[in-house]
Amino acid sequence: MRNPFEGVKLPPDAEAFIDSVAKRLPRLGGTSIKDRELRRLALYRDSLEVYEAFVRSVPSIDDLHPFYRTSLEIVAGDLNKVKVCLASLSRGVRLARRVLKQYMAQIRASEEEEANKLMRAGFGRASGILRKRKECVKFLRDVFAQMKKLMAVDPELPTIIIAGPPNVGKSTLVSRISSAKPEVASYPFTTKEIHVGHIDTERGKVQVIDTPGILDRPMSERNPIEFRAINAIKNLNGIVVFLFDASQGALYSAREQIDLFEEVSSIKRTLPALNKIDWVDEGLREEIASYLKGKGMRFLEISAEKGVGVEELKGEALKELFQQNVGEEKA
Ligand SMILES: Nc1nc2c(ncn2[C@@H]2O[C@H](COP(=O)(O)OP(=O)(O)OP(=O)(O)O)[C@@H](O)[C@H]2O)c(=O)[nH]1
Ligand SMILES: [Mg+2]
Repeated sequence: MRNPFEGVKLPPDAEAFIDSVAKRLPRLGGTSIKDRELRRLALYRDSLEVYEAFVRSVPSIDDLHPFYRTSLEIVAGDLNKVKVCLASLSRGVRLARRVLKQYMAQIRASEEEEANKLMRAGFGRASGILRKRKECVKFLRDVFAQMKKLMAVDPELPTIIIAGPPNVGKSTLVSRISSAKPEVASYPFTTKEIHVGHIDTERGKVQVIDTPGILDRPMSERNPIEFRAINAIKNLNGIVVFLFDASQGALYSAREQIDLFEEVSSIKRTLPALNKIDWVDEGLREEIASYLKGKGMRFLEISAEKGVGVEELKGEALKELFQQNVGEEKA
């Protein structure tokens, strides 16, 4: 599946649109003054098509898969504002068309010497209608420009979602086990968007998702970057591999990491793994390991960077994923 926003035709800013129409008017001639002024307003009317094409190219928000609908909500901040602005722009364009038609009728019925004045009045009224919506146009343009750039995620494919706190080595792991090559760096929130890679298996294609780090804090305090990860965990079809940082460089305590793990594993089936085992902090390792053992959970110790335990983790994750998918098919 492709990103459903890929085909959106971005609308020009209202002011830029009006300017570009205005610049084209002097070049238009005609057999008479009336004919020329009519052709000018007709040019304006026909140019409105860019906005109609934009509105038509936007997929129906209510029909979007929850993953993409939530992605749009995260980028826009408010889905309702998107709907209101789309409706307002559609209405504005219809209104502008009607106004232009009225002025064209007046020009047809007028004297030659009135025609230019009427054309300018029509141009001004139509432009006023668009200008009133310029904030909406700008908002929609910004939102959909961002949506178009998102990597294509297929919400139906069996998916391994790599999640955990910031800087624990998620992107390092994703680049080791899949075709994705996300940026890796030694600071938190390096990953700000969802990145997608794939693994080809005998049982078909598996999607691997690299997510931004999530902090252990209430949902209401989380930022849009963290929400992107939560959205993938909630709305994609598969399992989570949760990475703990058990190293001497860990930025978060065992408690914070465990609390986050509990939250994530309450949303989706989750396979835990302790990363950076090549640089282990024995205290952290012990605390996290005894928590997981206490829960009767299997976990692996890996070094994503050095490649230790990575193939085993990939194997376990695929096994878990296919078990789960078979389970779902039966259900
Ligand atoms: N010692 C050690 N360092 C690692 C390991 N895996 C990753 N790192 C380092 O940890 C830092 C963070 O790695 P990333 O893969 O960017 O971590 P991330 O979880 O994707 O980080 P965010 O996207 O910021 O949440 C980088 O400096 C990596 O080189 C590992 O197994 N051992
Ligand atoms: Mg990352």
